[in-house]
Amino acid sequence: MGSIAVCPGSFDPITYGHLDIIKRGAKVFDMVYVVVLNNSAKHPLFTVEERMDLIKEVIKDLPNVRVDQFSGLLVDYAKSVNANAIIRGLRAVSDFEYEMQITSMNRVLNENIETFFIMTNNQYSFLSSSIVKEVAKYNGKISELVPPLVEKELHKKFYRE
Ligand code: COD
Repeated sequence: MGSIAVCPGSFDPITYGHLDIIKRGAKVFDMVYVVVLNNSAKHPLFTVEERMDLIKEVIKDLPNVRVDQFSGLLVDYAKSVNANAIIRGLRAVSDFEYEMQITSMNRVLNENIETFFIMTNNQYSFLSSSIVKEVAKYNGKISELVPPLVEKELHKKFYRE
């Protein structure tokens, strides 16, 4: 059996920052499951189905990447697809505390699943779904931050057209 990793997130919506992490992860692992999960601290703009559809479209040329959703603990999802690795992206120092907390918690929950961090591409170090939503809401330029389809769907959400 090859190496299987999960790349979890809210992906509300997927950005070029996420996509960069997914692509780089897919070069290292034989199979990557991108899984949309619920982050209880966030209030999503897109439904889980909408988020999955956007990811599916954006990753369609990556043969070893699959998209899924799960409501529950990440480690339980990982186990269900026989993954023993979690891929997370790291941007600034400000990400570190939160990532350390969930990585440690996940290790307590299942010590056989290891978390791997991929450092952000400098180009995307400032980029987050929240920032994209903020700029889109006020009709700012986001074409360098998200794929064209995501840009279109964000525009629909805010301007209904
Ligand atoms: N450059 C690099 N990486 C990036 C960038 C960027 N510009 N933008 C985002 N990323 C990375 C993030 O660091 C993260 O690794 C990943 O992409 C996804 O980011 P988000 O913001 O979409 O997702 P999060 O952080 O909200 O995801 C949190 C989870 C949903 C994974 C978490 O809440 C979770 O596991 N929930 C399920 C319940 C559970 O098991 N909790 C953990 C035990 S307490």
